[in-house]
Amino acid sequence: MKQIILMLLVAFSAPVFAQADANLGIIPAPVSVKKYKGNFRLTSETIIMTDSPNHRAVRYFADYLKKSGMGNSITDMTMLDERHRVNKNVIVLALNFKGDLPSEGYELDINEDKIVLNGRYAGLFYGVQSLIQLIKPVSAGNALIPCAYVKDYPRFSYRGMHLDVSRHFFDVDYVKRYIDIMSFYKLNHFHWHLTDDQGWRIEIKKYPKLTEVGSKRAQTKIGSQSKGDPDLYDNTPYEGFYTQDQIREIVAYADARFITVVPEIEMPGHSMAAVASYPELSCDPTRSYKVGDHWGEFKDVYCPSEETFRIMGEILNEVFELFPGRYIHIGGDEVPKDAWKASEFCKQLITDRNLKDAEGLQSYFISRMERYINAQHHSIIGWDEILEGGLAPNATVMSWRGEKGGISAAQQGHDVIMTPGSGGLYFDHAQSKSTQEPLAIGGNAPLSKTYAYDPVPAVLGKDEQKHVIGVQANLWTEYMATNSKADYMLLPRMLALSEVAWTPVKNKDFRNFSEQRLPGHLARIENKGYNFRVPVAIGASDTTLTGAKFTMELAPSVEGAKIYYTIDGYAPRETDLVYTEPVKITVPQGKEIEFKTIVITPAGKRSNVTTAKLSNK
Ligand code: TNX
Repeated sequence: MKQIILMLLVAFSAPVFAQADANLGIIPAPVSVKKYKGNFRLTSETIIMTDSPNHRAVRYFADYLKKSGMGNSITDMTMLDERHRVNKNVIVLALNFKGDLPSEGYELDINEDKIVLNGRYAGLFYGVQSLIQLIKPVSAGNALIPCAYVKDYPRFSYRGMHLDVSRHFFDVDYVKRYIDIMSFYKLNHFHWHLTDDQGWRIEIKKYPKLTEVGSKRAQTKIGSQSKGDPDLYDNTPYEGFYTQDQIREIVAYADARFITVVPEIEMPGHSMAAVASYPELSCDPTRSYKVGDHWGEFKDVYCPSEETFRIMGEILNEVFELFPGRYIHIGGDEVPKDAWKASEFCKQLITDRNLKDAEGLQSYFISRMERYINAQHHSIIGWDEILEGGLAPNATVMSWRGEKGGISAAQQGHDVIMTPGSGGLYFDHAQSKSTQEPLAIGGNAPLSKTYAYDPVPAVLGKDEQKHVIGVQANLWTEYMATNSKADYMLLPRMLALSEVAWTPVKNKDFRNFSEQRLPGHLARIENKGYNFRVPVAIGASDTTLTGAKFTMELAPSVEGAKIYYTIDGYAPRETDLVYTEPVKITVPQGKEIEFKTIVITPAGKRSNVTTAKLSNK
């Protein structure tokens, strides 16, 4: 009996859901939080005072209040002398304050009468995000904010989220929503994967065929390419691209939220869409090429010719105009060398440039482009393949094939952004091993794995570690044809990423994150109209337990959601028993009972079904 109790404790130890949360529900968990007694009451009468009425954080907060139906007045406190400043029912947002804060840091002092938020530039915006997360609506135009002192700043300066819009296209509204949710969780770099084999998605005025031809494919592969599904195509043309005006609109939208957009223009591989548009970019312009309609690597890549460098330079000139940020991502990954090996021009070039072989052409290509980009006052980021053959000192490496590339780049003094698939940062991987998951590219990257990732490899020395400037997760969309599928793969893993990118390691705690804070955030995300993967009930899992008497204790993974369960072997649904209190089950000697659960949210989103086999055999 003792053994059974112990086992139950391990398998179903009481959810910490209801216990007091030291992080006050904030995601990503702050550097430090002190709780006080009482609450600040926020109403439409609350006065917002600020020394920077035009700062993006202030405008964001004012807009938020307006959307919440409050429309509070904003007072420029630099125009008031001391006597006229109010000290009751006031929120102060200040950029000029006494004391010091780390870059992007903020401090939030919430008392019953007054809230003071001091922020170091972008820090003011992040303080506003935390403040908004703390607001608990009571009734229309009336909310409470718990009294506390929060001091906070990020662990990394590059906190990135990527979106592949080539394999599937996502429209302007979707991209804005994506940026919204990133900013709410204090991510600050949006890596926009704009070109690939299956579609060129950015208007280039000088090269109109890039979108006239390159943004369209005749059809798309159905089902998984790698799991032995039948080789079928949907026979449906697919297209989409962003005009330069739309791109400017998105860049400005991101900027208002302290997000830098990093455009990726892939080269020399993953370039079928461009080669189909302008065959002169290839090593054999006499052939005709088509925009990719399936996935993986394509052998026709850009030729390392002067013609290519001239065209790419002219394309990039338009890209520089659109994206004021420092970084231009030039891809560089997965470049098959077949076309180069077959080309007389390339053979000659290898001799002329004293290169070892066709592999050397990869670094030749990247260095040529890098020199051009540097001369235009931008820096390159590339996937870790750009390390091959040596790099100029200001290239930043995105380590995706594990951490190896990142480690060696940091050791050579390059900046590094960690984004290894093996670290749970490939959000095109499935979120569990269950067969109930939708089609994914492969792999398994459950929330807990993403959460546990630490971007700073222990093998790096102190000075080398400083080159790890941040972390990013990638959303490759081969298998995401809809907004709701992309949302499903993104959320809630992006919230775990935000904590990897922001929170000091010593403050990370998966149970506190997933059981105490996440359920409230998922309810908020549902109310905002996003889709997400509903985690299984807290305390539920696919497992086998042995014994005679069981107490199943659960909590919903989404605040306000219901847990339904069955003990009859059927998959639970709305018609089944609703979980309201711990369920006691007695299994007769020699028998087994299946306890199955599902979480269904107020909007009807459903978790996977879990099965616990309760065996008394
Ligand atoms: C590898 S990650 C790629 C992408 C694919 C992805 C699928 C990288 C630099 N290249 O082209 O979409 O795998 O997981």
